[in-house]
Amino acid sequence: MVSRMILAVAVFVNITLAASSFSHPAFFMKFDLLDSLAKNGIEGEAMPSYHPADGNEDWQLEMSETITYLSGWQQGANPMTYAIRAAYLWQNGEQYHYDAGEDPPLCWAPGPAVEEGEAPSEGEFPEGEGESAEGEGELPVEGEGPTETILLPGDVPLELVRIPAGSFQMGSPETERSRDSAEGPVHTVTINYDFYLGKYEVTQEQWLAVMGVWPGTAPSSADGIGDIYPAYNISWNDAQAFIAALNTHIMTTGQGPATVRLPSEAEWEYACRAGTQTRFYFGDSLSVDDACSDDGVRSQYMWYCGNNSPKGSKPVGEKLPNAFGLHDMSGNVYEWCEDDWHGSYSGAPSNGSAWLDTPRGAYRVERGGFWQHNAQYCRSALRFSLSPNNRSGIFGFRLAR
Ligand SMILES: [Ca+2]
Ligand SMILES: [Ca+2]
Repeated sequence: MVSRMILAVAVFVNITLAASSFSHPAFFMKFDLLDSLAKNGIEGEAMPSYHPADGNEDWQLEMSETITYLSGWQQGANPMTYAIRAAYLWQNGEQYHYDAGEDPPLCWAPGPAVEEGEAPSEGEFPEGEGESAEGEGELPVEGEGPTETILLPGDVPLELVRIPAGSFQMGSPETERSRDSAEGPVHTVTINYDFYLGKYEVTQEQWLAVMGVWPGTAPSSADGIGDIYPAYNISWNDAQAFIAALNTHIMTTGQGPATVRLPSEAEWEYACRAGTQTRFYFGDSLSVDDACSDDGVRSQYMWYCGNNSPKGSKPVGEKLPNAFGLHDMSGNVYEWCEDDWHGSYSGAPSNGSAWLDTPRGAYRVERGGFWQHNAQYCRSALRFSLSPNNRSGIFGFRLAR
């Protein structure tokens, strides 16, 4: 993976080259990036709290947001001063904050997102819900959060649920029945931004709407086939191709920032647990064995070996959701995460970001178990590693944004 610094230099060189084509004399001077940053405001215009490139308003500029915004600038749609600031913020850290007190206005500076007295008003949060990190450590409110729907080609909807910021204990304690050593050590992860996660696994209809064809073996009746069945035989690389195609579609149809991606492993487990620290999001389920037995609760929440007849994946959303309103996080098909595989959480990031090696590792992470697995492999903490090229009838994915 190209490092942030190399890309930032490339972005800056690109800005410099493109700027030299402007007719205004000021653009002919050799750019001093830091000097130009001091004047990133536009005279006479009120500054928005969030940088305009920060489409999901999470106080971070992801690479995709930055690149999208810079592309817009090169096409004349976005102000150059803002574009430079976007590149600078992205290069200089994962968070920025708004500082209205500077003169000349240095409105977006690298650093923690919300400082005392600088917090944006509640109405500036997406959809006006105003849920922020202040509820950290608390159980989420029961029931479904706000959703957003992306219209895929052919107006096929893809629904995402907003996951509120918060903290949780990632992994499983050594005392958890059936746990695996790769699920430790348990560590605190604080996700200080809201994000969206697919309400369901990406379906076969959704895959075909975006990609038109199957990357390898098409779904069959042997493993479940139909519009609302999950897409499978999907490698991690295939999922990335889908994401790139969908982001292009999002851009060309004006459906907000092109920030669809795979969830990080931490985001996935946080969303799966939905405020629980039990073995499953529906409880510990300890009254029966961890193979295919059913205590009457498991089968209401997940497709696993206890209810997989007839064999194969099942239509998404038929089982009860967790407290965030997400279906099939446990069971049905395994779900790819962005992260490289690490056999232990020692050294894992604690801010919800994906754990990536440079260069990228040989294996990625899959989560949640699948329709023929024993119950123990559908636990919230269970992790699985797989080559990013591997296509199999048990591997699908779910989108984050
Ligand atoms: Ca962002
Ligand atoms: Ca699943």
